[in-house]
Amino acid sequence: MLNAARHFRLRGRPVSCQPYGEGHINRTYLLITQEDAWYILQQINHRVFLDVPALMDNIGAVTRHLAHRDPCPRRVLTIVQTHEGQDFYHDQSSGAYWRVYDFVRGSLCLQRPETGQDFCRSGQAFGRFQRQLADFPVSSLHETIVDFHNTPVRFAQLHQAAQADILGRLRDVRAELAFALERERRAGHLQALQAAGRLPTRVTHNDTKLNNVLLDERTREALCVIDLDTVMPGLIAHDFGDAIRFGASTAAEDERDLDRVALSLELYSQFSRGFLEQVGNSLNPDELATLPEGAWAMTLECGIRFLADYLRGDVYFRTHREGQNLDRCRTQFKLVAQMERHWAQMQDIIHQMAERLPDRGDGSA
Ligand code: ADP
Ligand code: GN1
Ligand code: MG
Repeated sequence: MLNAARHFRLRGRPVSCQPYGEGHINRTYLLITQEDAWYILQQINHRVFLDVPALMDNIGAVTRHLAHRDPCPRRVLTIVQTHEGQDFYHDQSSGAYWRVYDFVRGSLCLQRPETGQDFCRSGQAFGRFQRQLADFPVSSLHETIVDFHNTPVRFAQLHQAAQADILGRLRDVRAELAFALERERRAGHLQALQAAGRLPTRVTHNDTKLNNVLLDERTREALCVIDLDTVMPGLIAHDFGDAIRFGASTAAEDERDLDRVALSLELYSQFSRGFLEQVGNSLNPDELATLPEGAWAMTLECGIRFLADYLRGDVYFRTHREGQNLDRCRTQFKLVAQMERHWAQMQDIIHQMAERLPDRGDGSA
């Protein structure tokens, strides 16, 4: 890593570089220099992101746009360039791609909301992100992972993994597979509405989990949305939904004791409040009405992605123990079942909040 670090314009000589954070995809390090400058050094996963220059092109354009809207350096990711003025360094000998961001000092990155207020603030952060990018030219973005939230395509990938069953794990997951397949037909609902022109394509983040947002350590206010690798054209319901599937659960994503996993309607409301306060006014009635569907679809989709990866031998999501992807799949499916049980309440919450939005009140949700 230190070899990669010396290609970037750092303030001072690196004195420490330690693995950092809990992301499932990239390799992340906290890099500190002798001048006490802190950086995030990342090896970008180029098996997941096949076109890293295109990905960095997106991030450069999006962060410039955001910085223009709000120049406070703690409220937007800042890319540190290489000595050649590039946004990333490609190590030709190993094939690895590296980048550096300024570390946002005095920030918190939570794995679970400690209070409802924390989750409301993460809703504000993602809502504000949406709002600030509303006039960004969506068609100029590269699709960094094709069909990333195309749930029917994710089902097709699950079918392939089950058919191939390369490790003989299928026999352990019959119940999970059946759970998913019972829901396959409904899972394409949002894509159908999009194809019918009822849901606009926006600039979306597509990976809105709580640990992809930083809060101010002291005030706990929303600072900065991070992990911009999947910023792409997408549906707002997916951004809303992915945040709910992760942050409105009462347990960790890989909790083994499913009795501890439930959907917290309180947390669901808190996120909705923060998110809609920032972006609610710009959503059309179909977008507002489909936010709960986004939560259901993203939770199911994430569950089938974990399941397919378990069947393929854990080649996509980083795991730290045997069976972790299957445990992750099970928590997601438990949450899907919970959402089905609390469906009317999930809809009511959005409906009532939408009616209270200034300049709305047309009953459109
Ligand atoms: P991954 O794609 O693997 O999830 P992330 O870009 O989300 O990678 O980074 C992993 C973790 O590193 C984040 O969850 C967060 O804890 C931390 N992190 C990333 N960027 C910053 C930053 N600029 N300042 C502070 N912490 C950061
Ligand atoms: C991955 O990179 P990270 O850990 O923030 C994944 C998301 C999943 C999430 C599940 C590029 O997010 O799509 O929802 O794990 N990112 C990618 O926790 O696949
Ligand atoms: Mg992340």
